[in-house]
Amino acid sequence: MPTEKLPTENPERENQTGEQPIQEPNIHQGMNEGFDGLLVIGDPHIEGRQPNFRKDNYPETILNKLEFCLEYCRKHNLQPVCLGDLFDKPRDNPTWMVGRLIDMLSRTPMIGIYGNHDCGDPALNKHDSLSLLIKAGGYRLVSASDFWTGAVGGRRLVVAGSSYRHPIPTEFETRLVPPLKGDGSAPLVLWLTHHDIDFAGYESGRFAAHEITNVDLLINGHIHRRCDPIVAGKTTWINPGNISRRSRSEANKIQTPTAFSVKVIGKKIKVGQVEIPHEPFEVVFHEQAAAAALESSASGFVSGMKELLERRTDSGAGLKEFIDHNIGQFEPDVADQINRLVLEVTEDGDSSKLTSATTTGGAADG
Ligand SMILES: [Mn+2]
Repeated sequence: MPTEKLPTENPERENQTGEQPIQEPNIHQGMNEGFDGLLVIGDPHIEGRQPNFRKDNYPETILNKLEFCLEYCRKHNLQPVCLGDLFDKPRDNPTWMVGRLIDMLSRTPMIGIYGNHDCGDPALNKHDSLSLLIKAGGYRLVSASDFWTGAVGGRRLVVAGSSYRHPIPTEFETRLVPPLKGDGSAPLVLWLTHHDIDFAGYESGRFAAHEITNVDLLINGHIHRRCDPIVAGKTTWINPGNISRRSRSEANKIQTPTAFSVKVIGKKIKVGQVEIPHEPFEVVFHEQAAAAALESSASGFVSGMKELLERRTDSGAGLKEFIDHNIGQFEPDVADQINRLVLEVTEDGDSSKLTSATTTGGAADG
């Protein structure tokens, strides 16, 4: 796999649709002719800490889920594709974890886009952990001008995409795609996105689905729950959700961690579901007891805090929830002091993460 260069485009300038210069495509097709399909993996959010109220060893669990996907790809001859947010924290990830990923991906390299959690600045750069995987040849970014293509099911298949903050186009120019020997028909085109798309039931939707000329299927990451597909002209928009449950939410009680397979059958794209091995919800998450109990006295507050200490989470999730529920009983200046202390102990020094978590909302990052 060739060494990947990091994107240098200014996403703001790219937003001016129609004004971007036509770039010569950078196509990698060397070893792509033998795949039977793709396996599309949503938002792994690999990290070295426990998210929210999870009580398992999350770093190991999520690496095992990714390894399951890669193993599945080897067994079924599929190319793994990531929808962005491979990492939860863009930077300062544990070295052992990045090393393990380099090992895993050297055996089975992935292609994909980057999400809001992969980059500390608006665009991915050399400070972000994902850039190491790219340099190591384990992860190849696809974009509008640098797409992946291979022969799948006797058809030319293209995977291109729009990383976080990159515009979703209205057209893909298929004349840039080399034809397949013995098949004169137009290529099948898959577009990856990591955007707040206006799927039914997703309250933070900002981008309406639309037909993209020459694109058959758009697959979106970022929104962690599965959404009903939208058919927009000849382009179908789908949202598989992510492969792990990161928060103790009602939505996650019914969500089954799933990756989506993409195959070509009878000259058409066929999407299937691959369930990721997972434990029951109750086994994965701490029960709600401590945070839900509304304590009315200061001593109750203290004993509640004690219980929280015993089941502490890395992210301070339980603490924040507990304080929110109980802060009302204190005088404003005391409440203010408590809030300030909470912020101090839960602050992970990564303000970009705080911003992205706020702007994308709990729905996307659930
Ligand atoms: Mn995400």
